Amino acid sequence: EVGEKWVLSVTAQTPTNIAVIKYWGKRDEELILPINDSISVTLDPGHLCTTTSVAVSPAFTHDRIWLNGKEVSLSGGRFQNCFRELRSRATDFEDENRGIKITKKDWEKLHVHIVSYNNFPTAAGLASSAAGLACLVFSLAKLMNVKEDHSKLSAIARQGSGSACRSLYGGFVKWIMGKEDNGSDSIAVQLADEKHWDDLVIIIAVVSSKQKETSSTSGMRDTVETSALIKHRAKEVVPKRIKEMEEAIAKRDFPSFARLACADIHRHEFLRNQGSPPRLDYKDNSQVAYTFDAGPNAVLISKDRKTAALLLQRLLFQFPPQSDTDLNSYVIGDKT
Ligand code: 2P0
Repeated sequence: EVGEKWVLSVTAQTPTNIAVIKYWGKRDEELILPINDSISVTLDPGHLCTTTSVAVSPAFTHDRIWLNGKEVSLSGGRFQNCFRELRSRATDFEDENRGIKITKKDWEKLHVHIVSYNNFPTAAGLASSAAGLACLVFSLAKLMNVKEDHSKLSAIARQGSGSACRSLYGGFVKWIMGKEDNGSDSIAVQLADEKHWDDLVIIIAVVSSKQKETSSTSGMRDTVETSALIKHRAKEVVPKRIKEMEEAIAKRDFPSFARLACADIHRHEFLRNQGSPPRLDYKDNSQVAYTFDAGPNAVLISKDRKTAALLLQRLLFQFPPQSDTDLNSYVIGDKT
């Protein structure tokens, strides 16, 4: 209680997700609408996740947020868009035991305090915004008694950060780009749940936990403005690859999964850096797929635990962790 006043709070935990067919490029920056579908794997919540507590009280005079212990501004358009969408969907709530009653109308003047922690490097290209915004939207939706399903919440989280819409589900998730100008059909759907292919183990080799220099938003804008090939990728390459990736996931076909994920990251890196795409030499007996998020940290997806153990052994031998820095640490996440 704050003085005489009550406090109601909700805490949620959301894992990050790693795209295997990447989202890169927006057709609407305000609503965050992408130019292609994407597919991701959501990690186990214990490893790379955001924990967020949201609280409301009549004692709070304005909305405030602390990220990793530091207060930051909530004035950004993205936060405000999520808040507006959620507030408009709040429903009446009553806790008779505590004598708390909040009506939909009360949300026009009530304020929230938000505390959010990542257990992994923020903005180092480990999709911290994905876990963070998904967790924020989910916990606020619970607090405001919003009665929407996950797909509707995914469309709200998307307005906070594109990749966040995919973190509302576990397992394998597709973000459908949608056709509508208002973004109502640009939502995430679950392709397969966390139990479907639980042999996979993801190892993230953390090469740097420094903040990335270019935000994904401006990186995407540069690509869309300067690359002639991005349209070709969005219209021709990705739709075919999405279909093949869906099949590979449904059949738990690791060689196809690895081939598609690696091909996608190579084309993606090429578009971002305007370099030459490397010649790829796929082997159908591949044991490990690799990808990168928006930073230098390598994401290695091994086909089973035995392969993951061998891979980790080699990584530790070739790149031993250095005690005086945070370079070369390894995060192991079961795919769930
Ligand atoms: C993805 N990334 O599909 C791609 C691949 C990074 C590389 O989505 O501007 O933080 O907030 O929508 O979601 C990271 O970009 O960008 C991202 P915004 P976001 O995961």
